[in-house]
Amino acid sequence: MYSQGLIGADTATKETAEFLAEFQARIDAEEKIEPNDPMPQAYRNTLIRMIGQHAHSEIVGMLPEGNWITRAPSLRRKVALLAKVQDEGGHGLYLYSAAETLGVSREQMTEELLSGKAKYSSIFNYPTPTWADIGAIGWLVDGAAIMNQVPLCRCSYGPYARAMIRVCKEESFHQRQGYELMKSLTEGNEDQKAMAQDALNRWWWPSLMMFGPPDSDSQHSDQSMKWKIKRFSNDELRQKFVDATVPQAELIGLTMPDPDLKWNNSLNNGAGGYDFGEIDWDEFWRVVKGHGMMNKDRIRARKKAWEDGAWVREASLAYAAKQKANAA
Ligand code: BYC
Repeated sequence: MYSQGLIGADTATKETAEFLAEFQARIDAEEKIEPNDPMPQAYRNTLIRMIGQHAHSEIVGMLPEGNWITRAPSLRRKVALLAKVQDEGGHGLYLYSAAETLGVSREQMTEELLSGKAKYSSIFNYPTPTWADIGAIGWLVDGAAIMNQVPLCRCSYGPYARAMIRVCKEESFHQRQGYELMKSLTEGNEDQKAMAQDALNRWWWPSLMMFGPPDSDSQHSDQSMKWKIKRFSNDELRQKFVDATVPQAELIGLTMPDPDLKWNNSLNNGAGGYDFGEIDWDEFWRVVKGHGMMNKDRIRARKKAWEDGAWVREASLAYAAKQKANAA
């Protein structure tokens, strides 16, 4: 575990007004905070919560798509999907490692996920009944993830910011893979076009919810922006995503499932943008609180994977102990 010897991880750092002012000055000067630097406990806890949630999202995010690997319609599609799901497993591992630098263990994070204490993205609690869902996830879910995560490459905490660079590069491939898949379906027969439109109808609103509650209800945003963990608010990123994605739908002949969507010249400081309809926040909170369509299945699958993998963890520890004894 990385936590041994981390300054402040034992909560002994004295958070005097002077210490807090010096810390904020480093943030304001755009210095990166590194694992052994002193930091306020609340900064550490915010990052553990956010990076842990992000790591869990990547790992749980493998499930809805993994479901389609054996049913992908061609070898080309199968290889691309297999690689994408494998990338997400890799993202989860970088992120767990980044969180470990803050003094939390992988076991603790996993226990919190399995007990329901730790969150993961609401988006992965929706089912994937058709092949077009794989296109919609790549295009919209990875698209939303990129919009949210590119600014995280400039996060004030060094290990998270650096992990995000590679994650974002890989997410860009995922987004293109999904969009190209949707484009192929819209160029196919009527059933294939209808399948693409139906997937868009089901994934559009949950994708907008990925950015989190409206700014007025986002309890962490102000402090996280002050600490330069977040660079944009939830609503700002959501608006950027809508503005970038609506023309992409138009280009492939799909219609956004939102009768209130319309261009508004006065948005974005006069540069223009799209007004969009009301998001169903009751649905969002229901899903976040564990009552979405797939919450129970997702946790059941993760529990099974953790239990089935126990022998690998035990064997690794026994092997490490044997190596140590041999060396001694
Ligand atoms: N789902 O004060 P707020 C991906 C929670 S992409 C569930 O605004 P914050 C992937 C929030 O945790 C997805 N819970 O919080 C993509 C808080 O509850 P707690 C992962 C949500 O942290 C493609 C409460 O609501 N990405 O992995 O300032 C393929 C109030 O929210 C959600 C990241 O995690 C949600 N959608 O802002 C495969 C990126 N939204 O913790 C994988 C990093 C909010 O107080 N995270 N909540 O109990 C972030 O950027 C921010 O944490 C958020 C929320 C924008 C998500």
